[in-house]
Amino acid sequence: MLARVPAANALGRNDVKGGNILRRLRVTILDLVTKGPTRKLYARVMMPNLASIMPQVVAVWCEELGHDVRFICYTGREDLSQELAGDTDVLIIGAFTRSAQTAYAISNLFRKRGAITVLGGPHARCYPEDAVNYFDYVLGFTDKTVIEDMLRDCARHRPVGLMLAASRQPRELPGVRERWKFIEPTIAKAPAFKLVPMIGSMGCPYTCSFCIDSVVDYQPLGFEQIREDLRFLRGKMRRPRVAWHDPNFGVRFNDYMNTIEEAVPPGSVDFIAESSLSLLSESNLRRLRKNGFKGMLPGIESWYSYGNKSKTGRNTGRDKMIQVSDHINMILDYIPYVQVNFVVGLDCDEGAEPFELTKQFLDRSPGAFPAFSLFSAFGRAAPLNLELQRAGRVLPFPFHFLNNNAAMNVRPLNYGWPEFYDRLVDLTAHAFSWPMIGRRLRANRTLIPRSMNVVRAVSSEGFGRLRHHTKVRRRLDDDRTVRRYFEGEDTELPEFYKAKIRRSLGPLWEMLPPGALVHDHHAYLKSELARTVAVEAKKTRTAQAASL
Ligand code: B12
Ligand code: SF4
Repeated sequence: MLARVPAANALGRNDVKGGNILRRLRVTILDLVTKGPTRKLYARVMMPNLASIMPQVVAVWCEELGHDVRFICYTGREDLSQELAGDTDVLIIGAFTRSAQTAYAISNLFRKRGAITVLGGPHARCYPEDAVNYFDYVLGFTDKTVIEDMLRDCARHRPVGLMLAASRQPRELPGVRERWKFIEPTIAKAPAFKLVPMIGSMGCPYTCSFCIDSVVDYQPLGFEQIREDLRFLRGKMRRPRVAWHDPNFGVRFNDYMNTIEEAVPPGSVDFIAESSLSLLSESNLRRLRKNGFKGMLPGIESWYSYGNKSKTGRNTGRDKMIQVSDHINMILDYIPYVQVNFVVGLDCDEGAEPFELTKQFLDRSPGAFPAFSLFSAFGRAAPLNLELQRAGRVLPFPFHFLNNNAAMNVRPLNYGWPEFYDRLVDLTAHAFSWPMIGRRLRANRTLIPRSMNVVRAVSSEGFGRLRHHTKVRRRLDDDRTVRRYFEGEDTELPEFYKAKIRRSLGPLWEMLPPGALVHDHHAYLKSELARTVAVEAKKTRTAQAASL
């Protein structure tokens, strides 16, 4: 676990006298929702709705601490050179791993201009060993004290930045009222429908081995704040739409429903949430419908594992598929928009069956929109990644491609690459074929789900991914550099991928600091080994001292 900066070295340029901060800092906060310029239709409709909560939270904290804040949510349509112009003392970026290279380039630019740079978010949590090479501070779990310590210290930490983190997830976060001045301009960018991000809990009681929250205890946030936020929103928007960012919404189901029912009249706010199937019983669905839940995103993951969260117990394979399909169809009777999440290429999958079952599932439950994630090991996200690194199965694909789709950085246990991609292409083609799009359209009854599903299928998500997977499959045969990279025989990044990053970063490519294209894909394993050696050495020293 990363450590918080000890109070003793937390005083830097900003000496504190009598509790007052001497210098008011100009803080720029950048939420990198995406990694580069885009004009795609889906991006235009959806990117502002995928903004994160934490950059808004950090913006509130910085203002509370007496600093001037400029907040930018980058959705791929803004001119970053314009948005980022002006003086900044501290730049704080929130980034997923797919935006890491973008973040590194922007950090480099700001460091050249004399700013202190800070990284937080999923990339900082998953790859801190790499990020410290490009930022002065890399933040893990973040609470207000971590931000305060960092801003007090506010010093250059180069060539290796400082890792800071709270020992656990924060117990409370500023609510919608406090975040509104940052939420409002963000959702104003969404042309059609606008989602307000809220969160009611962190962590998860389940332990899916690939997930970052498999080792983070479930913790509800304050119910009073949820009540207050929902009432506030009703005063701001005619019909608010809320996206819950809880990793697993509704674990304390009755408490959440009671809170919503006390706060707002039934159905006056629309909600979208990610919940496990185990929580979506018919009686719960009835209550969810009554309370305005319009979209649910349950994770099925695989037909051969994770049965506990699907409530399918020991049923696997076809039996699980049929049970889950019936369950999803029942959910669709209550909730108009359902996205089902699958992880493709897990170790429990073998042969044609997993893919064929998913196709059969789509035929039996055409109303659900499928989201396929390629099995990925995001640095130190999950303990499973340690095993994968130890087994030499993690590939060094640049961060830019680590979005669960552009590349799979784990060599599958039970498939050769050509076979895997053949099956992936076939499944994707089935899911986003015109007949399937038509069936989905007919199975959905209301306007937004119908249009969303068509847009998602024909845009970069459906057709775009099919094109990409097909290209990769061809290269596995035709381009030796690509095949050798996939097989782990060569770590030199093939030109095919390099060119993609160059195109996507545009002018930021020139700002990439040296070395930023590659990372040590075994950093987690190495740091754990170093930690074990240090612990053993300490034990030996203690034993020797005791025997003297
Ligand atoms: C909710 C969620 C979403 C939502 C909201 C995303 C968002 N913008 O926040 C939606 C559905 C839109 C989404 C989309 C995606 N997601 Co998502 N998502 C999650 C989920 C389930 C919960 C994350 C969360 O909000 N937790 C609550 C917050 C408060 O806690 P936290 O994330 O742990 O953050 C703490 C610290 O990291 C820090 N922090 C976080 N952000 C910031 C920012 C700053 C500036 C600072 C200083 C600190 C800081 O403070 C927090 C408190 O300690 C996680 C899985 C999980 N179980 O955690 C995946 C997860 C974060 N998603 C993931 C991925 C890959 C994606 C997508 C790329 C999927 C895709 N192919 O489209 C997109 C990318 C979206 C984007 N903006 O770039 C990965 C990220 C891995 C990585 N290293 O990049 C995760 C970890 C899932 C996984 N595969 O394991 N996601
Ligand atoms: S149920 Fe979802 S959030 Fe919970 S551990 Fe599994 S994948 Fe992660």
